[in-house]
Amino acid sequence: MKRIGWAIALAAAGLTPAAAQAPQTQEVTGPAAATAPSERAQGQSLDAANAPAPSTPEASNAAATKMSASPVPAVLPDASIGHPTGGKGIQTQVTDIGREAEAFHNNWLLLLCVVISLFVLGLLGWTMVRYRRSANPTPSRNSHNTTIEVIWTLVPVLILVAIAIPSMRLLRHQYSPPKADLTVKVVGNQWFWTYQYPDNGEFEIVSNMLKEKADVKPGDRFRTDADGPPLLAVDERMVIPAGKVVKFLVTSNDVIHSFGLPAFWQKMDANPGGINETWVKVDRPGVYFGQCSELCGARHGYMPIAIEVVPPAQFAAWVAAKGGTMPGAAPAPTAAAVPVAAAAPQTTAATPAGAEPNVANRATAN
Ligand SMILES: [Cu+2]
Repeated sequence: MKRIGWAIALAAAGLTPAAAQAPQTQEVTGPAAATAPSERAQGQSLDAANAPAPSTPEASNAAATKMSASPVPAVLPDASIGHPTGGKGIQTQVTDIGREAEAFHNNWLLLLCVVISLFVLGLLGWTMVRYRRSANPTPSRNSHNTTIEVIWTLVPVLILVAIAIPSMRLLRHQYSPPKADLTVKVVGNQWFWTYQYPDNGEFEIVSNMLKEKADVKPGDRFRTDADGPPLLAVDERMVIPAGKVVKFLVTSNDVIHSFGLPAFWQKMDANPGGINETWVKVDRPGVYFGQCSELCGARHGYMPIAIEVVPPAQFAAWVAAKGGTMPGAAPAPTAAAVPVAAAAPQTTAATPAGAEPNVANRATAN
């Protein structure tokens, strides 16, 4: 009995990682890899934002070249990832943790639920037929059966062990983050998000939901398909580099919000007066949508989250466009900073590059 139990537990332990390691062979093609016209980022033309995505590789390259000069990398959303699908299953997972959790759910928990449900249904059916009054006129008066009692105690214990082992392993992977390449401070507000980049010169972006055309004053910016689906598209997306470990420090300015991104297997409460830490590493560039997942007031349903995952070089260009710097990079000389540096050459020379990454940028940003 015991041996069978341990065999089940070990099988459970072995099943999940194998499934979790199965690579998802989805290529980054189509709109997710394409870029939108840079005019949109400049806010010059709404028609430009409504223009179709470049479909040929040449067009994509041309757009990508334009992109590098654009202050905002505008990746077009791809409805096959990072979006609510309207289906019953879990969104396509794009992080290792997400894939491990998805495999645990689909290949093990669901399987166990089905097996247990069928077993109980069969047992019920068999009992109703076999022990119906006409077939069994004199019921048994037995009240104890040691063997049965040992089985019905031990089997549920073993089932729980078989669930606990992969579950604990998932939690361990989730809560032992690798060293972060980038930190983003996520702040919930009634009812929008702000994202701060403390490693990159402490600039901040404010992310508000985009309204529909009918809901805005003439001339104001409204949502287009290039921004994303209704109720999920935002005016300023958080941008993070692909393939890098990104640490999120999640907090709130007012009430409890929750920073939830289904495609990353990611949800973290944003509590006022406290900081929760979580992390993601996304290898696949694209736009991913989430929502505040804690009832936080009247407009709780209107504070979506949009995260744009871009190649590291494009991320660096975006940071520079926002007035930030990359860690370790010398701050770019600016008109305001040059005279100061010239007046006090000994202090700038004594400061190692990157130690004071953003004095110049802070001065010019303000
Ligand atoms: Cu909220």
